[in-house]
Amino acid sequence: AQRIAGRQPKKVSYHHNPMAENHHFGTTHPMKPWRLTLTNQLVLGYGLQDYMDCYSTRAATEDELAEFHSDDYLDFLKRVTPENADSFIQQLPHFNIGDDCPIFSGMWDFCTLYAGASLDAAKKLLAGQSDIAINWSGGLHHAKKSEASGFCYINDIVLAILQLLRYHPRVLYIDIDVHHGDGVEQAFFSTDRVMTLSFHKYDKDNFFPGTGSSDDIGGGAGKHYSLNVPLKDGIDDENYLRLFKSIVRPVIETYRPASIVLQCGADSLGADRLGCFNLNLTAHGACVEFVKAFGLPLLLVGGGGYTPRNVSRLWCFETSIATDTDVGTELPPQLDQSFREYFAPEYVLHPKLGTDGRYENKNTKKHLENVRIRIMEQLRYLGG
Ligand code: ZL4
Ligand code: CA
Ligand code: ZN
Repeated sequence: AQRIAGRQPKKVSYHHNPMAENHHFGTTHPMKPWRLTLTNQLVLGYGLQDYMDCYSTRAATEDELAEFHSDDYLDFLKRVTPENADSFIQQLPHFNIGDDCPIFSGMWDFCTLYAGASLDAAKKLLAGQSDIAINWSGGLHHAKKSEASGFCYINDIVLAILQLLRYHPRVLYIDIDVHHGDGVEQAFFSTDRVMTLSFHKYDKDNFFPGTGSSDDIGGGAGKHYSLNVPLKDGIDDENYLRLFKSIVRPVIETYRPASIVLQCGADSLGADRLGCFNLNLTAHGACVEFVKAFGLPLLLVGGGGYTPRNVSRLWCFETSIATDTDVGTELPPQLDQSFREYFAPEYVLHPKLGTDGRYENKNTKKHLENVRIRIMEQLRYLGG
């Protein structure tokens, strides 16, 4: 990789722990933590570590997790294993353990590691030691105070935002995962100190988690501080990016956050196993670039992404955007053959995604204009 000429590069920190990658939710479960191994191989293959501070992260402590999660839930998560799960049988439904969120071996270590990385990243931003801090293992936006949900057990985003709120009067959360960022929205539903903005596929009865309509706006002191952009199948690069920019700019200019947390879920890419949008890496990355250009302390976290080769392509590409480097369009020449195989058949960084016609674009101009207008209407209430 090479620095892009003529830019003032940002101080970037990369928070990573290979121990978080070797866990299995189950052989056929869509969440594959080894997508992070693949991401890191690309990052190292391009030499991006030379352009950022890389930190090996530590496990979050139970006290740190208790800033958001309830003690009985943490106690359960810490103690339950596949071997002793029978003795917790009555509690499993209570904590929403099941097919989406199974008990797997090393689950507690996995959870504390990805949460520790987001906490470390937030602290780097607060210390002014990073302008952009990256944790691709985080972004697990569905976890609730006392319950697992949608492959998420601990809500590392909420924990990181709570840290930022110690010094920052207002934090903006933006979520471009194909799913609604319900756990983060719910945690900050009644405060005006966090604005949450999620772009997602919305279909109340047929797409998880079924929340995030334009009417979902927050409550109490947080009324109008939850923003939602409900989309239909198949949105393409041009329409998504235009909508994203036309909403994010006025949101930042009106809300004036001290920092931004951007959840970069890769399941909004075309050809995702669970997603239904048609984005390419370039448009997804352009959202990151657009947010970065506001020059506020920025925490980048991962999230969904169920076609591992494309997840790793995306997050590596977004690491290059954060570091103002150009990685070109070819795979890194030094990439080990055993990893190169995953990138068949194109063996490039930017394959064309979402051209298989699996999802045609069901978002009319009218629909997109309506959701944008709903956001603008909400912004008019702020500070009033
Ligand atoms: C699976 O194959 O829509 C889980 C989940 C496990 C292995 C074997 C069990 C087979 C797809 C999904 C039965 C699975 C039935 N296995 C799962 C309403 C549902 C109830 C559970 O990107 N069944 C629930 C969650 C979503 C539902 C999406 C996105 C996370 C994020 C941030 C979470 N849950 C229907 C599904 C499989 C599985 C195959 C699956 N689950 C697809 N979509 C869901 O936003 C990280
Ligand atoms: Ca989202
Ligand atoms: Zn998702």
